[in-house]
Amino acid sequence: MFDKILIANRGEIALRVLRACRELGIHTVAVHSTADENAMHVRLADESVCIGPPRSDQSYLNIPTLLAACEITGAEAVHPGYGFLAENARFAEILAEHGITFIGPSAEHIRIMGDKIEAKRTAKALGIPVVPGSDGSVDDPDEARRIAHDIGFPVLIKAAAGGGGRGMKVAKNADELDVALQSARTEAQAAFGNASVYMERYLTRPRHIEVQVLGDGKGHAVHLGERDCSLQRRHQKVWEEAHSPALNSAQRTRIGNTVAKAMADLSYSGVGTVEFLYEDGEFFFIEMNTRLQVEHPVTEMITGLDLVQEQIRVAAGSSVAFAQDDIAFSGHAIECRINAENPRTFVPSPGLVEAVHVPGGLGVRIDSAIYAGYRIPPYYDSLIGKLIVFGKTRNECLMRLRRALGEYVIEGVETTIPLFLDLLKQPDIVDGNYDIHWLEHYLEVR
Ligand code: MV4
Repeated sequence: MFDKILIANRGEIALRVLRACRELGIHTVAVHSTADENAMHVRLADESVCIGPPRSDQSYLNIPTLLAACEITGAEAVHPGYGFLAENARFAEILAEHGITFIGPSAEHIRIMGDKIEAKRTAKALGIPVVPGSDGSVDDPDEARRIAHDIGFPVLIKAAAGGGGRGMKVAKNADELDVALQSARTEAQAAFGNASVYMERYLTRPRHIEVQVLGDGKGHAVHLGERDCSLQRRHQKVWEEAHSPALNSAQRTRIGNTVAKAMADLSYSGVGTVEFLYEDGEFFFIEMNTRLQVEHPVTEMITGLDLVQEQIRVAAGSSVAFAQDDIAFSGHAIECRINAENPRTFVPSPGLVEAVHVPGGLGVRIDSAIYAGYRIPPYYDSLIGKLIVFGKTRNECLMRLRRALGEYVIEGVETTIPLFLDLLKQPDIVDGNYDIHWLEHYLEVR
């Protein structure tokens, strides 16, 4: 096992990793920008290193400086958290070249899944169901027309280097195809420096359901159930739950086993998330994330596993110590992302946190790095906390979530807490009856 880990991140996820390290008896190194001198992850770590000015490209994304911080402190491994360098294959390679362990999958697997065309090809070859579409990139209008004829309209054109929804174009019919293809290629080139695009049948009313996996890189992998992340605004998840209200246990077992077998065959190492669109009882692979995700706590709540500790153990060379049948799912969990934003306009609201009162009690978890007197800097993501609630049933979970949100007080900045209290009054939310478009529609008409 490692003696010392450097945490290449900030905010709640830096704290989350720090907690896992401490419980494993591993020393921690925090890194921080000059804007984060007073951040909680810096206060709680055993050591800290300032890695540069506020802008993340000069601090949290600065690879040479992070390497120097490892060297100075003697850290043997780096946990990247999520965002920043978590899915940067080059970073994983450079660390390896310096004898430092990247706590995550192999650079090769990160690279494959970063190219959405390669990811889809790999998933399909491993027996994972994919959205019908082009086999590779689509380069010219004639090819696009042929493929659209095969798969049927509407079609969606996506950037190979994309993900997260940027640079997607829908064509409802043949007349819209040429313009959609051209603008998708132009946008992909501008946004990612790579004009490569591919085509899929456009699913009109799907849910976003993702399967959590854990592999040891030695041909053993398990699935940890699924999360429903359909409630999103502008490709940002707002509310996530495990299990999905849309699945029964037979469906869950079937897709879970398909994914676990695929990841075992790939010799995947670490935690990963295989994302699907789910419509009319069918799953369609869209992407794979090769990192720990923001919403991992809902999976932890229903499995009792510590995903960060598992990541660290696997990165240190351990095998996954349990079989699929040893994983017992129980109850229901919901996560609400608390952002420092106006709850109606979503305009960021950084500044001084004047007071905080966090909810507690049975089945309530807060992952947050704010405190009374903390000043939220304007340079980073507006996520300031996650409220995760567990209950024996989904209904118990909803009742507890209402109770916990009612106790949560954050003064000095605006937060999205009021949005969640509104959502809990909506029959569709209470019934679990929502798809990927539900939230944006609700926000338009409310
Ligand atoms: C799709 C789709 C419909 N059909 N692919 C958006 C982000 C990227 N990860 C994939 N996305 C989508 N891909 C096909 N073939 C609809 C979306 C989509 C979406 C997906 C998940 C959650 C929210 C979404 C909001 C808009 C569009």
